[in-house]
Amino acid sequence: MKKLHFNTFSIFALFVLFQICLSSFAQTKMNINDNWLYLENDTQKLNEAQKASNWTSLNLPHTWNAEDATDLNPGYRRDASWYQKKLNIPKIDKNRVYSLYFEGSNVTTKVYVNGKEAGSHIGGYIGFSIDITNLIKEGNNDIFVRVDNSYDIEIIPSQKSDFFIYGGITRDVWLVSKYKNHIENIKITTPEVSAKKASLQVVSSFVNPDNSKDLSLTVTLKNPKGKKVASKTVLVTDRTSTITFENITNPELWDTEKPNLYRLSAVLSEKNQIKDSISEKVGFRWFEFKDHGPFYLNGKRLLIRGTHRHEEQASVGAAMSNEQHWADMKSIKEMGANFVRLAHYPQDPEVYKACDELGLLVWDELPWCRGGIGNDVWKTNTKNMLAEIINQNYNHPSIIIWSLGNEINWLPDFPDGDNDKKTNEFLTELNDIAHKLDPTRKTAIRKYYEGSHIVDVFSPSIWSGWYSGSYKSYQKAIDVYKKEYKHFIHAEYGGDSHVGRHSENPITGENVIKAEGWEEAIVQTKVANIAQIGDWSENYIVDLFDWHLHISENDPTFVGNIQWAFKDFATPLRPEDDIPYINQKGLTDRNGIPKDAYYVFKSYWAKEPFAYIESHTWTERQGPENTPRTISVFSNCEKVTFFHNGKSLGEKQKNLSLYPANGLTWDVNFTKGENILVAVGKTKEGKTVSDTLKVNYRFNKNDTAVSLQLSSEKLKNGNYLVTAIAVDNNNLRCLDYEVSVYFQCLKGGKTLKNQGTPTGSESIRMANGKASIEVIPDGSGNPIEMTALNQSFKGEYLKIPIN
Ligand code: GCB
Repeated sequence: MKKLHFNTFSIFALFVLFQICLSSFAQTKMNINDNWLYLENDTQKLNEAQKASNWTSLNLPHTWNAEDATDLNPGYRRDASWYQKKLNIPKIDKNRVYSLYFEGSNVTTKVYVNGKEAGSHIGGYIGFSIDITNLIKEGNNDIFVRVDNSYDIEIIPSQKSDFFIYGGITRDVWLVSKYKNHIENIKITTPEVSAKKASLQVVSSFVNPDNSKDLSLTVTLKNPKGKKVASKTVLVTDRTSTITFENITNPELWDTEKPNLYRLSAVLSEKNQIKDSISEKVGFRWFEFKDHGPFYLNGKRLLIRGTHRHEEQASVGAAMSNEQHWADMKSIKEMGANFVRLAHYPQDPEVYKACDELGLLVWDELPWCRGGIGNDVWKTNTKNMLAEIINQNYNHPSIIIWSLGNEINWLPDFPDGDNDKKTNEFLTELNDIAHKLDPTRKTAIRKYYEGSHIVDVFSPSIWSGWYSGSYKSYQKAIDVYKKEYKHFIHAEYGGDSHVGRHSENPITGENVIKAEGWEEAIVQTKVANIAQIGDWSENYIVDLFDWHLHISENDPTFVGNIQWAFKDFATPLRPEDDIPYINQKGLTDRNGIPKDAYYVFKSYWAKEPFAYIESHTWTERQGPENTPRTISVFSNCEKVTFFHNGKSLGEKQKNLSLYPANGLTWDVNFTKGENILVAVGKTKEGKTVSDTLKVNYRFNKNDTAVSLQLSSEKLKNGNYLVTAIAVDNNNLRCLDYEVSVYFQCLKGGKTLKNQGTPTGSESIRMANGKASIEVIPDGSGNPIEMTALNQSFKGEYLKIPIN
């Protein structure tokens, strides 16, 4: 971390700017992410924190678990830390109130201003405001914030959840100033919507401490092109006021193809002075879960094509930048998804904005994940959090579901915490709160069967082909639940895959596992399933998803499904995975780089034409001469022609009902050495796209591994990729070698470690006899010295000259 460094000029410029803002806008919101100090010390006492000398400087967002979550040591820091900022407020207007707005701080937060406690908040993942009006002075103000992510069973989520509970101020922080008389909040609903006509209702609540009788509110609605369609002014006589616009004719509807957004502004005036103004985007849409049937958006059937998003990323953990949030959501949209379940907690405000703007339906979730039901304090915390989520996210047209939890009674944290009766009583209470706060949306839970009747929409657990059974039982599973639950949606399916691992005959478990099961057992030691006996190859997962999608895309009565999970993500529960501490069920790696499975989804869902030969990470293969291999091409083109070493193997027509690859497969008789594969896709409109792949093929099978070989290549970013290959006595790469290797940089640089990515972990299991790590040169110009070893091989050594 950098040493503290104040640039006085830039700070001064910011204050001047802030002053200008103060005088010209009714409400000001200034981002204060930059130039904080951080102290890794859990003292409860402010004066001890103040006295400490080992503060370091950083910018928010920040988590202290960015790397320790995924380093190779068990556990991660669950404790408190302090943040400090000198906040200069050059001028204080007595007619205004000032507050700090935290978009999210995990998990318990206490804020001090100029030595006095200003307020606190319990629970991460959601925003909160701390009023600082009476504590600030003109000039410099000392802001101290204590954030704590210690193990605390009274705050959801349970630490038995399959994700890290990152500690820190993980989202943006703002200094907000408003006139004393201001709008507290506006809630927008669209009581009536059809293609012909819509109505809109805005309920505004106000803060009016001196009971001014001269307040008026003007609400204006503009259509997506910026044209005013309705406006009304009312006198503010109460704490709340309701304005309704009727007869908005031919509304431009919001849907997942065309996410048309209107703009609503609410302006509070006192006599002729503007006191406050709020602007929100509005989408006109309606939806319905038909009983036992499909889902409808704006009167048309929409097959839900969903995925899950965890809020975290390599090297930053949960402290992602807004650009990173957007990159995730855009990538989800580009894949063709129309739905995202925010697992298992509410996410950054930018995520909802992105979903509104990109056209992604949202399942927003209360973080009641595992741990069962708790005591009264737990209940109060949980209820407060639900109310906060609904109140804050209310105006986003993308949200259609408030989820009350996931696997809620698994592994109770409190005695008797899995008691169904008590759980159902509390779940009913939560369900009522959700409906009272928002009668327009549905409630849901996943995998708590005993309470499935309480919520509006229910997802059982179906992990066909992974935690249980064969993926071929998928249709059977969904048919059972379509009948059983009135509003059934299927959240979570998939499996782990290790980038670069491929198998000529992936293990499908036939004749070994019970084909018909699809449930996930809490304790995995007693079951035989593909999660355990499979090889975690990319091509098994490609087959699994391809099978699921060719079922769901062809089932007219199915609501749809939500794949688990979009990106690989870190978890304390999986220290022994191929990449330690990583749940590898992502369609992309932990940095968002697509794995093969991403292209399977694209081939069913995406619009932009493409073709992908399976697989760009499967370029070394072996097998007996004259044994054709079936090659799949994943493409959304109507027709694809395939070429092997310049010779056409024919054109094929994509057929949605065919498996695998919708019929886009060719049997290739590989020649020895280099083989060039080309796929040329042609769309209905005649547009062509192509993909090329070089495969090195050999007719002799490798023997047992006898050593590791190290090599390196310089990357575009100036780093080096160091690769270890397991070889046999004939120097053949051992494609079946899957043991972990351990990398170390001895001199000249450092490894890019703790990333939880295929090239960013010092320990990683080999994929087809190969593993790599990125190394950052130290700038000295001295050679990089690397070593790799494991239990069988006592250490290979590589010296990389720097050029
Ligand atoms: C589940 C959980 C999710 C896990 C996932 C998995 O059922 O809801 O939190 O991460 O399975 O990968 O096992």
